[in-house]
Amino acid sequence: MNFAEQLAGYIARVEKGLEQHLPGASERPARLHEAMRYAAQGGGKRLRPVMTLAAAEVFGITNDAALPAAIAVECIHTYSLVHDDLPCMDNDDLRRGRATTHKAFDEATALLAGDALLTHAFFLLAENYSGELARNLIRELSDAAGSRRLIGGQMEDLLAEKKADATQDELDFIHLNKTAAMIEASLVLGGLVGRANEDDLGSLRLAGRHLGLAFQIIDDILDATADTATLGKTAGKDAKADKTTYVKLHGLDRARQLATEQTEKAVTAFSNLPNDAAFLVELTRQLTSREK
Ligand code: GRG
Repeated sequence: MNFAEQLAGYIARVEKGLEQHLPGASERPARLHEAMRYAAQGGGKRLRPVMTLAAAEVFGITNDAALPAAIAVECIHTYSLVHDDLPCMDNDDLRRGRATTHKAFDEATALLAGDALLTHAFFLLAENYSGELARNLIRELSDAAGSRRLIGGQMEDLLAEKKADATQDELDFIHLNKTAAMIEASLVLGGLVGRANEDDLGSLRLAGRHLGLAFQIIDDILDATADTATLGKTAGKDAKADKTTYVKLHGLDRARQLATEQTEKAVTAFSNLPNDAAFLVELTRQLTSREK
């Protein structure tokens, strides 16, 4: 199987997992469950859950044992997008190539759907794993999604927007927490299901940190260079808001160089794993040249 076939296989498992593990659209209250499914099942690259499945596979998990963990990660990622798009935050009306959840439903429903996706992630972990593994998965994901990381990164991002210029240090905090935390957790959750040892979990975490930084720099570059139709979300927002990004601080060429440096550091961390992580290495490289 080549890389594209492997990726398609992982994505198909994630789509099936979402269908299976989200509350049914007709379950009461149907409007809430429809909104959760609208947000979660309407496209998206599925990068994070694919990484969970692939990291588990590095440690010999070829069945669907890591699938509930992968879906939990995607639930949290989706909730963060739904809330980020709300009028009180980014106020966006396009996400994943279609109307944002608050546009397709209404603000209150989108807020609740986000809350419910966040909560459902931890239900999935508690329901599908037990003992020490369940505890470790819940600890890892709640830390990544919490006030010190994802939510903290979002808070600093909102604060930075209000200032004329953010510093490199502030930008790094935002990227490491808003973007890299969930990518690290995606990989570590897969490793935990595969019973990886501490050293190997450390390598996955480090790879996720560098991959997350590369991913966010590329995201900044795409915002400046790609169009809305290709991205499936509004392009050019950073420049319009005069937001401090890698592109604003360093220019396009240097930003590209920095993304490549972070990519190579992620590849090095993956190569420290004892088993073949060729798929994760190729995924990391492809993300550097992604178009959306
Ligand atoms: C509201 C707590 C809270 C957090 C919001 C995710 C997020 C934090 C904000 C969205 C804006 C943004 C640029 C975040 C950085 C991470 C990022 C690039 C998210 C988009 O991830 P993709 O490109 O999205 O993997 P898809 O739609 O493909 O899943």
